[in-house]
Amino acid sequence: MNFADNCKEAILNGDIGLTEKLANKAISENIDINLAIDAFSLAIREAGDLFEEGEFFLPELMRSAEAMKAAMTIFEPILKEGKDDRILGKVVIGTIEGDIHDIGKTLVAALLSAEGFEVHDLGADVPISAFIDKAVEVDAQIICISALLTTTMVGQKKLINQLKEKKLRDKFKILIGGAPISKKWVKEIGADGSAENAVSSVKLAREVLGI
Ligand code: B12
Repeated sequence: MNFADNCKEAILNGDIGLTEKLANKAISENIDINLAIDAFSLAIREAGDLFEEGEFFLPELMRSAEAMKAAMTIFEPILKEGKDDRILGKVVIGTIEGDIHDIGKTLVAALLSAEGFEVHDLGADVPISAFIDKAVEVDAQIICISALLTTTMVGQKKLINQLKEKKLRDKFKILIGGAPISKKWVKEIGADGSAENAVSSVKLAREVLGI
């Protein structure tokens, strides 16, 4: 089995110890950590598919997610390395209220920070008002809203509507993401863009600021 296959198996088995070992191995042996992150991400999505098909139960899915998070904790400092003092822009990011999925959001935050953005990560299950208050407080240029559930996506729309009500919509670029997000939804709610993964999120953030 190759390295990527091992990563996939570790996540699907919810084997936290092995996942951590593989993450550390990627770092110590100078293996491209994006390869490991891609393999882990594919595996966690496969766990989701198995959950949907009834092959996996919630405790198994949770264990896979915990393994993925353990790997991300190991990778985060590496992803943030090389950051210089130049700040490209200020970003407020979080997962919308009612939604506890935070793996993808954390990955996007880590890469934005690595690129040179000042990132204010509010975590998961974040109330709409907290996004807005923080963005005003730090004078952010971008608000990034993650939603992984079809039932919580509507929070992205509500946030934009509240900005409009407060006459603050034009102050911020609004980027949205998460598995259920489509270009159609972006247009429908009047967001400034969406991206399917962390690398394209960084490109998009630069694009909307024209840098
Ligand atoms: C891991 C996981 C969990 C973990 C979450 C752990 C954690 N700390 O995050 C646990 C087990 C806790 C969990 C719980 C639940 N889950 Co869940 N979960 C998943 C799973 C398998 C993977 C999500 C993930 O981490 N992917 C890996 C990351 C790297 O990818 P990502 O999140 O998509 O993020 C990338 C992009 O989307 C993008 N991105 C993400 N955010 C943003 C933001 C911006 C601004 C931008 C630009 C880009 C961007 O970049 C990211 C990096 O590449 C998905 C399946 C799936 N296909 O997504 C189901 C899934 C999302 N879950 C689902 C469900 C139903 C639930 C539960 C309701 C289950 C239950 N019955 O209790 C609960 C929800 C509780 C709640 N209130 O939130 C469903 C949702 C179905 C739907 N239509 O809404 C899914 C699709 C599984 C399924 N197929 O049924 N879940």
